[in-house]
This record gives sequence, structure tokens and C-alpha cells, in this order.
Amino acid sequence: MAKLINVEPMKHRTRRLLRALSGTTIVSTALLAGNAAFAVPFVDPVGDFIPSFAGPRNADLDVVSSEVTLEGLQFVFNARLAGPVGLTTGSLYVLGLNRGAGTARFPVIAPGVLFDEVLAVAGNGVATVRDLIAGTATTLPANATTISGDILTVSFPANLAPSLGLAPSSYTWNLWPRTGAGNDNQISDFAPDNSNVRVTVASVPEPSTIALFSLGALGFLLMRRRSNTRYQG
Ligand SMILES: [Ca+2]
Ligand SMILES: [Ca+2]
Repeated sequence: MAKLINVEPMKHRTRRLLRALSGTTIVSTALLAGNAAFAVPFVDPVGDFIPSFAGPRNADLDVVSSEVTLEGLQFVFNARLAGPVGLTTGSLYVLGLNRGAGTARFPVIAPGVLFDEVLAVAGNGVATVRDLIAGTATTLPANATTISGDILTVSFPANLAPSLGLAPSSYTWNLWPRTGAGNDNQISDFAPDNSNVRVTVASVPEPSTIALFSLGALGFLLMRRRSNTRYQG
């Protein structure tokens, strides 16, 4: 008889535990998701050549999307253009980085674009990192660049972009194609048009998060086992 009396409270308790575990799972999943790399590139309009651009409105000079990801000890820069990379003679794809000392170097056409370093990639893939504060230039090895049709990818070591106040995970960037160096009217597009985008940080789930999830699951299993033992007794 006593067993029958205890059945309903035990069911309620089990339901509560299931609800609690479900909550733990949701929280853990959210934490795991928060630590995962979400590759959400910045999307730029097609055909939005800036008014001051004096060159040909070629598709490879029009940014469609772009992203900069901090992957461990390196930055990975990805861009999609509206046409094959390097189609235009003299094309350059310039990624501006703000490491904390960024200033407006295009005060007329894009005062909201701040940078203190650039990665300049020629249409043939040759990539150079220029630290505008230190006054250094580093040409990356050929295998740092991959060009595949409309897509340009360049990886470079994070130590080529030392902090000037911001944590590397908080650096911001802007991308602008141009038809040569020397004059602002050679710039065809900004992505985004008058501001910067923060880098994406790629990382694996932190051990503490995995431990939290494991402890929650283990706790539930132990409590269920204890409850079963009581019920059988
Ligand atoms: Ca564009
Ligand atoms: Ca744009």
C-alpha cells in the first residue's frame, strides 16, 4: 500500500527532474552555441559602387560579402565579389583593420571607416600586410592566398596584427576594392559603406562548458537511480 501512495509523488519528482535536465540541456546547448564559430559574413549590396569611383564598374570590384575570422593564432579573411577576382587590371582588394589606433583615413568618402593596418591583396593573389603605425610591410607567402572564381581567401598570422589597445577578438575591419593605389577615386566600394565590422572568433567549446553539461546529466542519472532504488524498496 505504501508503494502505491509513493507512486504519484515519484512521478512528479521525475517530471521535475526531466524538466530541470531539459533546462540544463537548453542552457548547455546555448553555451556551446555561444562558443562555436558562427560564420555569418557581412553582406554588402550588389552594384553599390560609390559615387566618387572613377574606374570601370566591373563585377570584381563590387563586394558581395566578407568576413574576417580569428582562428587561434591566425586571421582568415574571406570575400566574395560579384565577379571573378582579379578580372580588372590593377585591381587591389584592401582589408583595413582597426586594432585600437584606427583613424579615419578617408575623411571625405568614408569617415566612419577606421583603420591602422591594411592587408592589400593584388588581383594576382600577392598579399601584403602593412602596419600603418609601425611603418612595416610584410609580404605573405603565396600559399596564404586562395582565389577561386569570385571568392578570395587570405590567412595571415595574428602576430602581424599586434594589438594597439583592442583585444584581437575585438578588432574591426572594412574591405574596399580599388583599381590601384594613389587616389581615393580608385576605390569602388566599401563593405560596409561607412563603418567597421567586428571580427568573428572561432573557438571550440570550453572545457568548463562541457563539464557543466556533464555534471547536469550525471546529477540527473544519479538522482533517477536513487529514486528507483527507493521505489523498489
Ligand atoms: Ca557591393
Ligand atoms: Ca558597399
